[in-house]
Amino acid sequence: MRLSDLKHVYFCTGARNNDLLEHFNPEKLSFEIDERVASFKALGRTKLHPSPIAVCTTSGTAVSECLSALLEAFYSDLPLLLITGDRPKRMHGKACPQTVDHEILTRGLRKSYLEVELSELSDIDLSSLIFPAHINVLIEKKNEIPKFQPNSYESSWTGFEQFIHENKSPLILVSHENKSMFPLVEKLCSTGLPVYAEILSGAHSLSTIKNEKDLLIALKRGDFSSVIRIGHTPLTKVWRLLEERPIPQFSFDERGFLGLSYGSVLPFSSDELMKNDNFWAMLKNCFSLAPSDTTPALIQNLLKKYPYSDMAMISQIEKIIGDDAIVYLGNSLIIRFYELVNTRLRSFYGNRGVNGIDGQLSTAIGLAASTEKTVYCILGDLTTLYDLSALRDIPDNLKLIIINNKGGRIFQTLHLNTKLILEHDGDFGPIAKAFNLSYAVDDLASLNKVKVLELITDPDQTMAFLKEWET
Ligand SMILES: Cc1ncc(C[n+]2csc(CCOP(=O)(O)OP(=O)(O)O)c2C)c(N)n1
Repeated sequence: MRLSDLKHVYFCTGARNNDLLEHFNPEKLSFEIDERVASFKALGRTKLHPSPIAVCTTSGTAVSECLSALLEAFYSDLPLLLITGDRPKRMHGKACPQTVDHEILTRGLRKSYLEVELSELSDIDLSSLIFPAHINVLIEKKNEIPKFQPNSYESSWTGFEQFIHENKSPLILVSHENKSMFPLVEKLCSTGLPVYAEILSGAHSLSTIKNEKDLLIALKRGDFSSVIRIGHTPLTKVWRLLEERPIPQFSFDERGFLGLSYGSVLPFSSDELMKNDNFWAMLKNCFSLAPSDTTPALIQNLLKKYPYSDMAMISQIEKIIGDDAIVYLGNSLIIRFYELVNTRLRSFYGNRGVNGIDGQLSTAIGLAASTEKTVYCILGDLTTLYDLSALRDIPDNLKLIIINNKGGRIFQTLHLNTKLILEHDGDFGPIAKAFNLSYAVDDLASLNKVKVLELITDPDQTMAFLKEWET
């Protein structure tokens, strides 16, 4: 029995598992948002006809969402098959974006485990497995294969000294920690070196490089000899690009992770770095021309030209939210677009440990329960659907803003199989009503009057904006 013989596959939408699609019989596939739901559906299907039924997921929390169904299958002796898309081995154990140990996750919950390269997948004979089973597929994307090996340095202060000595024009990339990195970013910017601080650092608008586009242009032009990263695993695609186009990287990450498949790291937090004279003395040996800021006018033009794009809606929200509010940003496009249009300094939060879209509303509710400030939680439509039952208890200081672009548009921007978008025409009005929540749609003036504000955007405008922005 081969994968294409499976009676049914619940395919949970994700980028890493996109390449697995072609291995299944298209007539036996259904597409799902929520891995917990998908895996229980698979379990249910095995009850009457005990033939293996699969659930296929992307990496990260998408896998852990299947554990309850797997546990049930284990003790009920049902033929559930979990197939997970993973990153290549060289990225494991380093907190590379959305990379976790899938094998450990299902230990004790499966009776067979296989780890295979994508090219080996079609040779697997499923009848050799004992169920429930887990097949983890290591998927190498073309744009992640390093073109060459950069110089490497010891993860020590001596290594850092040598790194600076050999790479005198670094980019300083500040991502995030569990608290604001403002003081560090302010001090870094005063050195005159090129600094890009991401939105969750709490100091994005201080960056000497104003946006990701300028950063990408400068990187591709070869302006930077190297990257000094400070904080947890970054969000920017520049970071992911460094897998394919490696340049030396030295990280200061309080968790002690490399965040890429190569480089050096010292386990220092931003507070510790602030006080470390050695660090600042070494930076004095660097020089760099901060790339000029070429794009604010372009952003303003595009925001006017595409008023129903996700970016234009987020930009309007950004202007309305009070300065002392907390903003919780959902994963995928929301956090990226907010960073693109952000002009303010404030407290931002998100779940960027492994970038799951699960539990986002619940996390924002918990955050709101621990503060008296107003928390504005901005989520995509699929992300909101994932966490619907959290709607039964929205605290008074939480405002949920749903950017409904009618599907998971991240997959459209990545030019993946269009089925992954899970395009729909629904709105959240009936859902808000069912949970007895005050609700408004497409009315920004209602933002502070209702608990749920839905903004329906035009995906064509968003894509046209992106196309012009990226050329
Ligand atoms: C638990 C989990 N499952 C799957 C994914 C893969 N994933 C990343 S973004 C995304 C779609 C998000 O859609 P939406 O919330 O509508 O945001 P948009 O892409 O439109 O910005 C999915 C399924 C994930 N990150 N986490």
